[in-house]
Amino acid sequence: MRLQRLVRDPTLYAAIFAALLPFLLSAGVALATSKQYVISQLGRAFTPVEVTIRRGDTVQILNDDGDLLHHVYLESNLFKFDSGDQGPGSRTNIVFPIVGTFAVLCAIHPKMKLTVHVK
Ligand SMILES: [Cu+2]
Repeated sequence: MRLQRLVRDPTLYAAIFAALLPFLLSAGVALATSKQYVISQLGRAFTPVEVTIRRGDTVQILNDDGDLLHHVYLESNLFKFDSGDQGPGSRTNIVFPIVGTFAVLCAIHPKMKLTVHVK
């Protein structure tokens, strides 16, 4: 009987909701603020050639360049990334955890360059 009364008590649910609210809000904010930017590799060129993102955002490199292989990499003092060979149709995600300006290059096509500004 006491349990039933407790289960029907709306203040219990209000208390649980209030306790969980900060976690729900912070998760929601993280989801809402973290963005993904898709970069094409069509014609052996990154498009767009330059992108400005926020720390924690993802740059997704899409190999939409027919049957060509690409191989993106990034080298700086602060942050390194190497995709390995990117097969046709593949998508490579790079998350930028730090602020700065970074050059993403292709190991197969030296003329390919993507500049990423992370704010
Ligand atoms: Cu390439």
